Amino acid sequence: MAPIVIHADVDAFYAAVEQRDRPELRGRAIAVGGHPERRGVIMTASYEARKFGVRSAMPSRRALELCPQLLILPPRFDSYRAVSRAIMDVFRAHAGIVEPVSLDEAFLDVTDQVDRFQEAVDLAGTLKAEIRDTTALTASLGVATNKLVAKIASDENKPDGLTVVNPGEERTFLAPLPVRRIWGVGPRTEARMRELGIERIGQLADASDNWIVQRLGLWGLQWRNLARGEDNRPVSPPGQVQQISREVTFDRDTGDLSLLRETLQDMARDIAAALERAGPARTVQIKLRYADFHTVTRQMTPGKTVTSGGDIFEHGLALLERGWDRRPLRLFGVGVSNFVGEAPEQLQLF
Ligand code: TTP
Ligand code: MG
Repeated sequence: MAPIVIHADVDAFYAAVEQRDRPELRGRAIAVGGHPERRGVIMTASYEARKFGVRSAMPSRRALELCPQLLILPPRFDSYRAVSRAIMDVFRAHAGIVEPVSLDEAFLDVTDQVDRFQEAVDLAGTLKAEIRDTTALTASLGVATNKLVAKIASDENKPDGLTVVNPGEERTFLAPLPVRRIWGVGPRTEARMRELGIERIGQLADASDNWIVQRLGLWGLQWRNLARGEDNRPVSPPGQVQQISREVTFDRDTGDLSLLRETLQDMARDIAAALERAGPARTVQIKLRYADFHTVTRQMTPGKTVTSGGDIFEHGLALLERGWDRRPLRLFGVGVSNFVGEAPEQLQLF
């Protein structure tokens, strides 16, 4: 049977926890974020506030212009972490493999828990109900045959959504959506694709190997395959994916590309020395943390194995160019994983 993957993501996570704990805030436009007078940014907003255009990563001052009655609360990370643990426990009780992506988001592989695809859909309903019972929060879920499609599906009917993409319907489901929805396609790639006349995922899916490689290189081919609904990345639990990584937290948040390049060079060299013992790796990943502590990771698995500092630098830089939205960074990290040889000894994890 084809794999069955569920992606789950809590709705308006931080804001929903605040509204849950303070009933007088329910139904109101609220946000969690930094102080407008201290150049704070919005971490997230309740759906009531989103109607006014308030969004994550927006300066709090701007959010108040859009929505003057907006109540901005400071984050309570301990509470969010406690809720996160409860949600992950629900997932682990029902799924064979759970891969947390962030505090409020995880991929679940339920292939071995069900006999038919429809049973996975029923299981997703059970998960939603249990999340509601144990945390009083709503989550949106996507059920599909791989990670990419499950993730896009979970985002389709937020909040409190359950979106199912049946086996064989991946390509039809993706076709009308904008290319931006594909993992790894950022604003610059989106603009480049638009120049080429590609706006919808279906148009990208129709491109031939040669056409796409000539115009967008090997990355283009990866995106084209994803556009066809083909994604064979496994759901993998943390701790299983061993990696060698380095990261630096800057004294002052920085958006200086030459500094980031130099830092990357140093980290790549350091990792390359450790690679001599661990052997070649298949995957390179980077980690970016912004001033508001929002953290993103990006990874790629190039056709050739990664063996040198030069390889790590080159792929790390490509990932940075694609994955970084140019806001100042508090932390920058790079690592390699997915080793070709034996499972190496336990190495430092991100
Ligand atoms: P998301 O799942 O991206 O957002 P959300 O749960 O608030 O809203 P929804 O999923 O319904 O669209 O992020 C989860 C939490 O991560 C969010 O509640 C706050 C935090 N976060 C930041 O701190 N900064 C950011 O830029 C983003 C996007 C999220
Ligand atoms: Mg969420």
